[in-house]
Amino acid sequence: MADGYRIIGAEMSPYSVKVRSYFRYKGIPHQWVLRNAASQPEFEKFAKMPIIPLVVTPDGTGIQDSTPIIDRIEKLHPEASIHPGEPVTQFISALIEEFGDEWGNKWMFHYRWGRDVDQISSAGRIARMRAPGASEQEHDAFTAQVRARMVDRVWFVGSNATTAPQIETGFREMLGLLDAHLATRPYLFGGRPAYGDFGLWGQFYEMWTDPTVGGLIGGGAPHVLDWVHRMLWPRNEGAFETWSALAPTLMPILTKQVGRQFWTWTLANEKALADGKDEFSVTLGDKVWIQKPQKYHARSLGMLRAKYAGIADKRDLDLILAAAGCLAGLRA
Ligand SMILES: N[C@@H](CCC(=O)N[C@@H](CS)C(=O)NCC(=O)O)C(=O)O
Repeated sequence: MADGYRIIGAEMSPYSVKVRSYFRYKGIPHQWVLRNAASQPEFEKFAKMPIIPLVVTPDGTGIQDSTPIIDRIEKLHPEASIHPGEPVTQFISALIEEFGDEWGNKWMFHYRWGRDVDQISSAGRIARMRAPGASEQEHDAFTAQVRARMVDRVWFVGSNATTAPQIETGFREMLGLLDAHLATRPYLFGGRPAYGDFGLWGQFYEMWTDPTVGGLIGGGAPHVLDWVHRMLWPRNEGAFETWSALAPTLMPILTKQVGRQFWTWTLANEKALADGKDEFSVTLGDKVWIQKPQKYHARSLGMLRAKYAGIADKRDLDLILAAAGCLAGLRA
């Protein structure tokens, strides 16, 4: 086996760049391997699911799914920890990681495949990565194929005629809240990146590369823009902050975004799956959201519940989660 880890991924995959950012922060030797025809034999050998990133360990084991990848590597490389020290901030960081992976992906996917300009840009970049040596004609045909396939999939994350305006309004609100939070600190929880930064950032990084939403970030959220750049090569620049220092600008994110939208959606999605429904609707804020349930979400929700169960002293945490609308259903 080659020295170090190999990360088979793509620049356009939020979960791949999330894992790469983590490896860079930890200074763990690794190679970034593009997912294309050249890496196909290695991918087939080690992958159990057709998703990226795939991490191949130095002893020849394949690991997938960005959250368990980071959890596993963090056990082997615990310093500097990506988990803030207080029970409250530690769990809220895990909650934001999940929020980024699952809810942030709705913004990302929706904006990437919603408008012509973004579809053309994104499909073209994916086609070039997968087939770098293609002729112009082959490239155009492949781009058209990728575009058609991905546009046909936006429903999967819940983007449709009813939800599209809600996704965009929600994203713009989040951008403003995040910009205010990052105005006085380099990372979400203070002077160094936390678990939550990696999950949320993967989606923001992708959005920054896309024309429409990249313009919103670059044109209107200078602190988010700096964080998008900073997280490409994150560094330990200082200590984590306490909850009381973070709360003035982090609590609005928890309440308006994580609680009112993501957590309400999560519980409705879980119920729809349990009831065997083909479609569900749920009121988020003052708007009705409609979509087909997302199955894979159950797995990451289970991991988040295990993290909550692992927090020994939940007194302060429960008060904050209840105030933000994220406590119901965590104990299940
Ligand atoms: N929960 C997984 C999600 C991974 C995922 O959805 N990866 C996408 C790319 S970002 C993928 O490989 N999709 C299959 C495909 O595009 O064919 C994780 O966190 O790693």
